[in-house]
Amino acid sequence: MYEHLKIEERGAVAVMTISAPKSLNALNSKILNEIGDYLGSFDCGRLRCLIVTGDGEKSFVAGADISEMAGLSAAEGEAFGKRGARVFRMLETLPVPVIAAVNGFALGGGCELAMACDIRICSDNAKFGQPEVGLGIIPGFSGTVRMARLIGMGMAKQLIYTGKAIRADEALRIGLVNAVVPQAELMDKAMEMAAQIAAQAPLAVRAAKECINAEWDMTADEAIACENHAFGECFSTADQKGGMRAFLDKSKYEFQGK
Ligand code: CO8
Repeated sequence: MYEHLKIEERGAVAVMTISAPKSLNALNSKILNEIGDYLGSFDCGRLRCLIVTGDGEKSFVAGADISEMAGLSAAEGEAFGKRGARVFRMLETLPVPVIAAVNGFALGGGCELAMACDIRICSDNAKFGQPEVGLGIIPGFSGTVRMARLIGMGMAKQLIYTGKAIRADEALRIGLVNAVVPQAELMDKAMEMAAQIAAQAPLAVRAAKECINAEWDMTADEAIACENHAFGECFSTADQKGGMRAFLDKSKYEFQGK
């Protein structure tokens, strides 16, 4: 169905593998469109977590496709950036959590893709960086927006101004990734976390994601009010009733997503 995406479902967890081996999974317009189409059709009722990874053991995504960008005009460059930014925003606001399983190079648009995900786990051979200034451009898929928010302005400026890539252990130290594991264990670790998320009350997980995303830009008072409202809404769900009753009865309850 897709030329550059492999989609697999394991229970309530979906795995989207970006596959363009000849260019180390670099993102061109076709791949961005395919990701957008897939996310647009994502069944958030049935599926409770998405894992994003790259094909092979060398690269997650080695950036936007430099051969496609090389001849662009300013207007075309802006349009290309907007296309990627729109798709990455779809990922960031997907109602279910998204885990990036970073299996190698996450450079430029690849690092930006990982940062648009909720959680990043990487293999020990992973490398992260924003090398754009070495190509005469800046991060164009919202890297200047997300990196400073994720790891702080000082470190984000260092990585973006120098273009220097960092290894997995350094990415862990600065909080760019949540965990580093041996390559052979990467998908198991991502699946384990995804399964744990999928076992929770889906509407509660969704509300938590919406709150965390929305509250980022709010004043403290607005953010607290936002959480208060979403917290209250949880009490109108069957899963809150069932989950709390099961705790009190010392019984088991399967969350319904209602
Ligand atoms: N675009 C296109 N082709 C690529 C890319 C890329 N980003 N990365 C690798 N490739 C291709 C190589 O050209 C090569 O092709 P070929 O076999 O035909 O020569 C093939 O993949 C294998 O790559 P290498 O031979 O270079 O493999 P190495 O192991 O020697 O090196 C590296 C791996 C270090 C990852 C190296 O390939 C590299 O430096 N790649 C470019 C990384 C980069 O600069 N990425 C950032 C690109 S800019 C960007 O992402 C901006 C995002 C926002 C855009 C907004 C647009 C307006």
